Amino acid sequence: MKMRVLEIAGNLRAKNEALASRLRERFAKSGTLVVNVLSSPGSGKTTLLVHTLSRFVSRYRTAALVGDQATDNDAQRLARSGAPVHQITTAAECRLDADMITKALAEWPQDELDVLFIENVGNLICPAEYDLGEDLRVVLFSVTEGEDKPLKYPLAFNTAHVILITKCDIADAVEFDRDEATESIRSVNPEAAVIELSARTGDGLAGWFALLEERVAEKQRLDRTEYLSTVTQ
Ligand SMILES: Nc1nc2c(ncn2[C@@H]2O[C@H](COP(=O)(O)OP(=O)(O)OP(=O)(O)O)[C@@H](O)[C@H]2O)c(=O)[nH]1
Ligand SMILES: [Mg+2]
Repeated sequence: MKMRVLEIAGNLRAKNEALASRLRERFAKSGTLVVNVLSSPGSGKTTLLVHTLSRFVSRYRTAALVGDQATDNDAQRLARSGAPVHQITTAAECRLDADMITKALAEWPQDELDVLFIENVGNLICPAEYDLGEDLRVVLFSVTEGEDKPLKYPLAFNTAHVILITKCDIADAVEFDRDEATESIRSVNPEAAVIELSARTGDGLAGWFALLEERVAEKQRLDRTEYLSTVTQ
């Protein structure tokens, strides 16, 4: 029985990997930077994305997908930025997967986006196992969660390209230990970019926006180079 469960889990992962690589090819062709945002519930994903979408929508062709088990509260909040937003209701599932993204894009076609943000379901375990064809996996870690969270949820943190320490405006009030948190992060992921920010005061947002803008430009340059190399062969 246990072997059978492991086999099914293995098949699901293989199917997800195949769909994720198809998504990655599709996003490479369209030059779309895809950003998968993960965290435990309430770390500030939607709040940060509202600020990010509001800035990006006037500069880039920007859209967002948002996964939630129930309610479209976050989709409504994100849509106030003016960006196109599409909700994926995951019901019993505790994460988004590549099949859900593929289906969502089929029923909600978006032309040639520069950036697609994906807010994953609030959970640090299940979403970490599913590649969505993203370029950037961003994990939020708020100052209220406890400095050891990267050690307790190593997969989410060691697969992250960017780790955002959020709600820094209340760091002192909750006696957040920055050194201990940094040590926890670095022991599971020595390489990720780490940015401290507060969506409430705006501190640190400039660094987050700059990182994203650099990655958008890089993705578009890479695609152009790839495209030119195929047409000149
Ligand atoms: N003090 C402070 N509170 C914040 C900040 N960012 C978000 N919050 C608050 O944290 C709570 C949760 O924020 P959300 O943005 O809904 O968090 P989320 O990660 O999208 O939550 P789920 O989608 O439910 O997982 C809200 O009450 C926000 O106002 C911040 O920078 N500072
Ligand atoms: Mg949210």
